[in-house]
Amino acid sequence: MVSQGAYYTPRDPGDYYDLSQVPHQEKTRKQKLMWRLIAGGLALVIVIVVVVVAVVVTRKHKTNDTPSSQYAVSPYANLIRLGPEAGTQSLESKTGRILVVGDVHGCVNEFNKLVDKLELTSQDQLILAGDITSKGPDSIGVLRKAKEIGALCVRGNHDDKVVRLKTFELQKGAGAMSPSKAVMPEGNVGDPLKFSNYHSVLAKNMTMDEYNYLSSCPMILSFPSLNNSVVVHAGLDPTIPDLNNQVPYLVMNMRDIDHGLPTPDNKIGTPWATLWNAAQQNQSQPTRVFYGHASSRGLQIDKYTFGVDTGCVDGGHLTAIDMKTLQLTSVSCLKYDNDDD
Ligand SMILES: [Mn+2]
Repeated sequence: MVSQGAYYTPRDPGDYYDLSQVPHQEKTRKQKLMWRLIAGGLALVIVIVVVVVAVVVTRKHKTNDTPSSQYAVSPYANLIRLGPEAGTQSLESKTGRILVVGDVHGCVNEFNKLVDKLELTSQDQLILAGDITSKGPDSIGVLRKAKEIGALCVRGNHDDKVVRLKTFELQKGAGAMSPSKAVMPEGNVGDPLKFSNYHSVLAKNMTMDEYNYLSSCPMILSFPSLNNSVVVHAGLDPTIPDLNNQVPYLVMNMRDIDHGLPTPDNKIGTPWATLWNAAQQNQSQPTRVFYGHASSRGLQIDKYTFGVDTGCVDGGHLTAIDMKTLQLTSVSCLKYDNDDD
């Protein structure tokens, strides 16, 4: 390609280029330069506008993104959202205590000790606040005992992993759980699981009876006639009034609420219970929430929220609270936790 300079170089004398046109050509060059600068400037402005619009739209999209679309429910979760299911013996027929127990995490000796200390009668009802399994020495033993005494339960984040792995195994076969480093195909779940995850050992060791019991623990147990009380594992989003619309992953995992969105993280926002209590002040029928999951915060008794995970598996205590009288009963625990997630 001939450079533009070639038009005016003295090495081209006498050819058909008219030298009288040179000033005109010079003017054209300046104009071309000017137009290029204008075009370049316009292009730059367009790029900036496009980038700004893209950022704004993305942010708006993020704000509008509901937590439920961020935290899909696994096709293997086999999850009941709200209980007790029809057919479960009504709590109203129980004249004794309704007791909520914090995270047992496989600590079967301590669970037995607590059950003995409570001296349960047929008029009492025990409710496990989730994370019955995992971390501790004998999750299967706890499941058997819980079933034996007719304990109701809600699903914890660890129980959920065990159930999902077991459902996958039941549907696809143990041979399909490979390669071990592969992530179980569950879609956009909040806590993807590798087949090698330690919960799969527990899943494989469960009988159908134990699986059926664990998977029957709903996300939320609701007792409107009992001071409008509910039991969940981790917490509830105070901005979602319909319990059916609460996001399962968050109900099983939340700790803080940060800029209006629940998160499993600690210390990045406000504890969900603080906001829940504040929100109940304006309600004609406040909802009381009994929960576990928050051993790092210890016993958390507030006006409308009652956190009873007192860190048994970490060598703390296993605690039961009477939903009617709020009386506490606890036993001390050995330290078992191996710091697995
Ligand atoms: Mn938990």
